[in-house]
Amino acid sequence: MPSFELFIGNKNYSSWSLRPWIALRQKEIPFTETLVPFDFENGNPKFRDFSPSMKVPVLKDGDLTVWDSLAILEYAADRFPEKGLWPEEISARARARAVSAEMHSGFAALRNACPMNMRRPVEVLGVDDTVTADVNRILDVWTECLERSGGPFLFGDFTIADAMYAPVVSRFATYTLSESPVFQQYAAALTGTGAWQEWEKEALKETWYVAEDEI
Ligand SMILES: N[C@@H](CCC(=O)N[C@@H](CS)C(=O)NCC(=O)O)C(=O)O
Repeated sequence: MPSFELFIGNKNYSSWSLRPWIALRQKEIPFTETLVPFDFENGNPKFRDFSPSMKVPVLKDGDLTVWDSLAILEYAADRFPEKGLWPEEISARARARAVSAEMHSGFAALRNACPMNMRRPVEVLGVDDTVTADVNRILDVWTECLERSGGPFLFGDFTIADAMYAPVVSRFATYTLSESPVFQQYAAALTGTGAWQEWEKEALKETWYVAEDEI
């Protein structure tokens, strides 16, 4: 029986939940999933029962509670060193941490203007210069990583860096933010994984409606 219990929000909208979920699934780390939707105007009061930050994702491992998507991924890497959640080689590992941290702390313009919404029909969204700057920086990150590693994932094999950028791949597709071959190539690798397909299939079945994410 898995000892990991991962609390997530709505699969259609919860970009932060997708990060640890796709990494655990892709690396075949067993876990049970508890989905607690946030389709309430002021959040879901049930979050109080399991989340110190009142946000998802949260991981429970026995008595331990880990909140925040990147902290959960780091903990999984510590618990399962044999799974290659970070690249093996030290400088690749440092760069994978840098691009993951950059995603975790940056790209606010893109995040705010283009919420993850897998169910939304694909269409072109007009965006301002701040969003375009975020899109261009992300394309540069992908280009550099894929050129160095040779792909198909940012550091060759799937790592935490791919989990961190997965929600952005969804946003790029939904709002047609780029037609660059680098995006097409990277999106094909990520969306081709069984883990992505399983998440997306369940996301598309959901009926919760979160007004603030329906731009
Ligand atoms: N920095 C946190 C952010 C988590 C976060 O903002 N989660 C959103 C869902 S994607 C949430 O729980 N929203 C519910 C709320 O704020 O009421 C992480 O990386 O886990």
